[in-house]
This record gives sequence, C-alpha cells and structure tokens, in this order.
Amino acid sequence: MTGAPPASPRLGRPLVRLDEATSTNDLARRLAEAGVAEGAVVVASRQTRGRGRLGRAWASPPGGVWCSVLLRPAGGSPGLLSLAVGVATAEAVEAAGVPAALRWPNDVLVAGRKIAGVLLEAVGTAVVAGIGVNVCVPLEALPAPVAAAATSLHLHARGAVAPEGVLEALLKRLEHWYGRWAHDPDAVLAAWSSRDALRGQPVRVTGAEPVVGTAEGIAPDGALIVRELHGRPRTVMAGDVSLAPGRRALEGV
Ligand code: BT5
Repeated sequence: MTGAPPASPRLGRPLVRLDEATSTNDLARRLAEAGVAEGAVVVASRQTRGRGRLGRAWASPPGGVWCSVLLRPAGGSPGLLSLAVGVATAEAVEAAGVPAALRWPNDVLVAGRKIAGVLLEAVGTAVVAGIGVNVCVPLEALPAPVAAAATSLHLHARGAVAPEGVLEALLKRLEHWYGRWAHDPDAVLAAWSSRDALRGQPVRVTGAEPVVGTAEGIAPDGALIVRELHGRPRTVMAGDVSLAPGRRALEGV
C-alpha cells in the first residue's frame, strides 16, 4: 500500500448552535436518521435533560461544552472509538495547560475529579459522540453529590478559558484521533494508556461482570484488564469502575 491514509473528515460542518437543548445527542440522532453527512456537530449552551451512560443524568448548566458529533465510521474497532474520543477530550483540556487523566471507559479527570464525560450512541451504522466538558461551570451550579466528585477547567487553568475555545480545540483533536483510530489503533491505545488513572490501582468493577482486583491497563479491543485477587487476569468490556474500598490513590491525579 502506498500513500498517506485518507484525511479524516472536517468536524463541525455544519455546526448547529443552540441556546438550549434537551440533549445535544437527541438532535444529533435526528440528523443521523435524516441522513446528514459525517462531521455535523450540535452544541448547546445548556441542556435540560443531558444524559450519561445507563440513563444517568449529566448536569449541563451554562459554562460547559455540551456537544454531539455525528460520525459515520467505516471499519475500525468499535471498542476503541470511545477511547479515541476520550483521548481527544483529554487533549482539549490539556490545550489549556492542565494535565488530564483518563478513567476507563472514558471519564476525563483533573486532580482526581471528573471534568468531562463521553457518551457514544449508535444510530444504525452511524455513531453520535456526545461530549461534555465543564469549562467555566461553578461547582455550585451542579447538584451537590455531583459537585463533590467534579471539577471545572477554570479552577485549574492559569489563564482565562471559555467554552468556545475548548470546543475549537476539541474538534481539532477529535479530527486527529478519529483519523488515527481508523488507521493506527495502536496510537490510540498508547495515548490512552499514557493517561491511565487506574493502572496499578486496586479497583472494583460493577455492572454485568463484577470484578475486584488490580487494574492492569487496556486490551487491544479497549476492554479493561483487571487481575483478580487470586491472580487471574480478566477483561471487562462494560461497567463502572471505582477504587476498591479504603484506597484513595486517585487523589492527586
Ligand atoms: C458520562 O456518563 O460521563 C457521559 C456524559 C456525556 C455528556 C454529554 S454532554 C453532550 C451530550 N449530550 C448528552 O445528553 N450527553 C452528552 P457516565 O459515565 O454515566 O457518568 C455520569 C455521572 O457523571 C453522573 O451520574 C454524575 O455522577 C456525574 N456527572 C453528572 N454531571 C456531571 C458534570 N457536569 N461534571 C462532572 N460529573 C458529572
């Protein structure tokens, strides 16, 4: 094979801006169903029914980037796509000079607290990648239990930050990592692993396949590898992961 891989699509064409949405994923899903081309992005200043995985709520007051990107992937490992989006989101945070870590499957953490989350939804063969980043979100604007484990970029960046600049960085990094995902999955794994907040930590995975053990990184298909207490490595494709009781090792990430 010769030549460079095909250029990744331009993301943000069109860019639909809304003051308010129920969930930007809802509108992006409708665009997908209507046959709109890859690259369309919906962004809202606030969401009234922002959602996370498994029907959980995503608090979306003004001051964040709440956006959804319409992708039409042709090939590539499905399990790695959400990790590629996570890497792009971490790099958009880092563009503000703030180091970020990733907690499987795709939470972005700053100082051990969640600053961003990613929700991928399939619509036929299309994928809607929903990304939420707290940019200038006062923690008081979040429900108290959420605020206790969350943070916002303005609390860490040296200079001023604004949702518009973070969105621009995010779409650029996503264009890059979406292209790499299709042609160079090892690069996605390496970029993700270099920010892995859990590697070496005692963890408890809840969900369909509960596991307790030590996180040992990410498998080539994007699964979490956990070595069980009696020494057997297990791979987990879906679930929620937290530090095993009594350990607060994530603090300071
Ligand atoms: C996620 O789910 O982290 C995916 C979040 C995706 C949000 C974007 S915003 C644009 C697009 N439109 C949508 O409706 N969604 C996407 P999950 O891993 O299930 O985490 C959800 C949990 O994160 C909640 O149960 C809370 O504990 C916490 N959380 C909620 N809002 C938060 C916020 N603004 N900042 C930090 N943590 C939050």
